[in-house]
Amino acid sequence: MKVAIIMGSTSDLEVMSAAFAVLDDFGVEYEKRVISAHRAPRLLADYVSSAKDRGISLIIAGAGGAAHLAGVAAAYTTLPVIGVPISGKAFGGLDALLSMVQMPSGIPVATVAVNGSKNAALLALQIAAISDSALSEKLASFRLKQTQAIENTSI
Ligand code: RP5
Repeated sequence: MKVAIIMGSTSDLEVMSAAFAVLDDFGVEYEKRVISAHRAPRLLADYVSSAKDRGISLIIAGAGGAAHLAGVAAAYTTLPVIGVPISGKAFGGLDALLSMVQMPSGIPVATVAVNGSKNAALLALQIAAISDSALSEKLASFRLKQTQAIENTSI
C-alpha cells in the first residue's frame, strides 16, 4: 500500500507532519508534495491523474483557506481522497472545513477534523486494512494500546 500526501503550501507542513508520523509508525510507504490547486492547477491535475499508475491507493490532501485542493484532487481520480482542513489566520479553519466537507454530490471527499491529519492517516490505514490482514492486526494492536493507556491513567 502506498499513500500520497499533498498540501497546498509549505505552511501546511507542520500540521500535516502528524500524518507522516502515523504512516512511519505503521511502516506504510507514502509520497509527500506541496501542490496548490490555485497556484499550480496543471501540476495537481497531472499528479493526481497519474497517482493510480504510480501505485498510490489513497490520497490525503491538506489545505487551508478556500481549500479546493481535496475537491479538485478528487475530481481527477476515483481513488479515495481524505481532506484535512487546516486552520489559517481567519475563521479558525471553519473556511477550510466547509470548503472540504460541503462537496457537491458526485465527487466525495472524506473530511476529517480541522488540523486532523493524524486521523486522516489512521482512516487511510483502516481503508487499506479491509484487504490487508497484517495491517488490520497492527491497527487492532494500536487501538488496544490506546485503550490501555486511558485505562491505566491516574490523576
Ligand atoms: C492554502 O492557503 C494553503 O493550503 C495554506 O493553508 C493557505 C496559506 O498558504 P500560504 O499563503 O501560507 O502559502 O492554499
